[in-house]
Amino acid sequence: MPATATRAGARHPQPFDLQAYLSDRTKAVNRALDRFLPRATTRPATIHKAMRYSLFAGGKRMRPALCLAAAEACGGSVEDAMPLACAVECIHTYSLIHDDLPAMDNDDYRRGKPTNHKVFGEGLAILAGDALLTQAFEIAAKCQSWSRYSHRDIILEIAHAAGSLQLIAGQVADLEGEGKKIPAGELKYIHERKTSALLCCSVRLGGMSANCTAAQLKALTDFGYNVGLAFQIIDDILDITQTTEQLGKTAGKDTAAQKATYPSIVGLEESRRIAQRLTNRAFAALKIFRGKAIALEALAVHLLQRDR
Ligand code: GRG
Repeated sequence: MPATATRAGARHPQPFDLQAYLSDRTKAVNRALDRFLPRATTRPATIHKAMRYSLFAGGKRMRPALCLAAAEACGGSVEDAMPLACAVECIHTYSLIHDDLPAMDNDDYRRGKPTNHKVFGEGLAILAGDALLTQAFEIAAKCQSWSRYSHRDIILEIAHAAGSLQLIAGQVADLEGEGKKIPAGELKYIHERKTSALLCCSVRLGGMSANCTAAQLKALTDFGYNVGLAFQIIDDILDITQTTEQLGKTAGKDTAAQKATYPSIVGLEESRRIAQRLTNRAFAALKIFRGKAIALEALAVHLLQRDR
């Protein structure tokens, strides 16, 4: 298991200060999101307050970090990747607002704060989610295009990950599977769509913003897919092992809702082993970058070892 990030494909492993990296990138992402979104006072102010409430509630910013790190691995810049990193975070935040609604997971607590509908009411929360989803496409449409990737490619990438074949498909299967005994294969189908698709999209967009080659995009896709699956398994483990305060969202929800998860099907230890195997596969995909994907490697290890 890669306990600390080292350079895959590099001869001399070097330590990497992920905490400093994440702190720096999070601040930059927050500044950019603040610029992209209408001000909280812009009419109608309630919707802009509601959008900003969830967007700036203290999310870990893992998808933007993955997007920016992928761009850097391909020789691109944080500046060029930033609009796409922000677009992905808007989509992610929208999905969380809607996921917390009474008609979905019915949650009171998210990112350490009362959920959007608890503060603004259900109607506004639905609209805030809709507006963030739309905002993502506006941000992506306004950004530059690259010689290998047009606006059409970028928009299609986001639409595919967020649409009824991926993110929403995962949520539908998740809803329909509640209280039922489902096989591990079906659970993988859910995780691929509900979680892995947007994480994978984040790293692919980072690569595209750096004008990556087809081989680099393939490597990023393999990396994102495996990290995405590991991410959800760890999320399910944390739902059991951590407290609501530690997670910033209600712990123990999966057991209460009788949701199928890897821990409920194969147990905690085997779930950890599967997440480790997936992370190893993600690491292996980065060999092509010959040591330039150090931030992506560090993020993969961090996502495996995280406690919230
Ligand atoms: C369109 C009605 C409608 C709903 C869409 C697709 C969807 C609702 C919800 C999926 C949301 C979900 C719970 C996905 C699973 C991925 C996951 C574990 C999210 C939590 O991500 P973190 O830990 O959260 O990165 P923070 O708050 O840190 O950003």
